[in-house]
Amino acid sequence: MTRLSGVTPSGHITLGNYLGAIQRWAAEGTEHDLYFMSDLHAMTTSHNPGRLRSLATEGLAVLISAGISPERLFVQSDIARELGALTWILECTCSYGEAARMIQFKEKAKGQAGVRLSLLTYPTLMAADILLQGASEVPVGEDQRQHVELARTLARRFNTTYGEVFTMPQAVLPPAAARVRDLSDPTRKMSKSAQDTAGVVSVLDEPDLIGRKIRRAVTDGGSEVVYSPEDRPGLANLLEILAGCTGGSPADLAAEHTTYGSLKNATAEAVIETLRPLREATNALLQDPAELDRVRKAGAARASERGDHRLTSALRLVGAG
Ligand code: AQP
Repeated sequence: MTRLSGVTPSGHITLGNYLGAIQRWAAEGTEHDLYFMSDLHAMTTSHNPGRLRSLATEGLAVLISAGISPERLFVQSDIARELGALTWILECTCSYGEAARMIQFKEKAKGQAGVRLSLLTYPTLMAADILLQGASEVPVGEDQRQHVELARTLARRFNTTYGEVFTMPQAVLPPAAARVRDLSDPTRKMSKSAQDTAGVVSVLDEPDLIGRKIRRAVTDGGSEVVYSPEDRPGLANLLEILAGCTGGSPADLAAEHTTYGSLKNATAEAVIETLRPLREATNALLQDPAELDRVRKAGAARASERGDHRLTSALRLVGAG
C-alpha cells in the first residue's frame, strides 16, 4: 500500500499545515508513504516564478526538518518531464465534460477573467501524480475527493482500453485533526495563500511575531474562557491550537484559564516552543543548499524510477513509442 500526500507551495507553510498534517506525517508515516511539494499545482493562477522556486525549496526544508524521511520526499517539478508525458496520455483518456464538471474548477473559475487552461486540466496532472507513483491511497479532504475519483476513472478506463498498467487509487479520509482557523477571522481556515497574513502563523515566523499575532487574535465577545466552537469560534481556535501543541483537550485547557490574556500568553508560548526546533532546523538546512540539492536529486531519481515502468508501458500501449 502506497499513500501519497502533497503540499502546494502557494505560500509559507502555516501552523495549520503543521498541526493538521505535517506533524502527524512525521510521527506516523511509514516506509510506504510518499510526500511531495506540488509546485506545478501552484501555477494554475497568476504566480511569481522566483517566489514559487523559493517556496518549494523552503517547503522541502520544512518537511525534512519536521522529521519526514528524505527517502519519502520529492519535488513535483523535478519529475516534470515524466509527469508532463503522463498528464498528456491521461488528458487523451479524459473527456472535456469530465474535467469541466469538477466543482473546484467551477468555483475557482467563477467570475475570473483569463482563467488558465491549467485550472481546468490540473486534476489530470493530479491523476498523473498519483498513477505514476502507483499510489493506492490518497488522503484528502472533501474538496479533493472528486479529483481522486477522476484519477480512478481514468486509471480504470486506461487499463480496460489499452492494457493493465495503473494501480487503482482510492481517496481515504485523513485522521481527524483540528482545523486551525485564521486568527483574525475564525470563520476562515488558516491558509498559506491568504492575502492578509495578520491572522496566519507561518512555521518560520520569529517568536516575537508569533506572540504579536496570537495576542491580537479575535476572541469574540464575553470575558469567560469556555470551549464553545459554535458561539465562540475565536476562543475555540486558540484552545484547539493550544491543545494541538501541548496535548490535552480544549475543554480541559479552558478550565485552566480565567482570562483571555492568560490563555493568549499560554497559547503564544506553546506555539513558539512547538515551532522553535522546526524553525531552527529549517533555517540551518536552508543555509546548506548543497545538502538540499542532494536530497532533491535523490528524491527525483527515486520518484522517476518508481514510475518509469508505468510510463514506458503506457506510452507503448497507446502507440506512442
Ligand atoms: N488550517 C488548516 N488546519 C489544519 N490542516 C490544514 N491543512 C491545510 N490548512 C489547514 C492541511 O495541510 C496539508 C497541506 O495542505 P495543501 O498544501 O494541500 O493545501 P491546502 O489544504 O489548500 O492548504 P492551505 O494552507 O489552505 O493552502 P492554500 O492557501 O493554497 O489553499 C493538507 O493535508 C491540508 O488538509
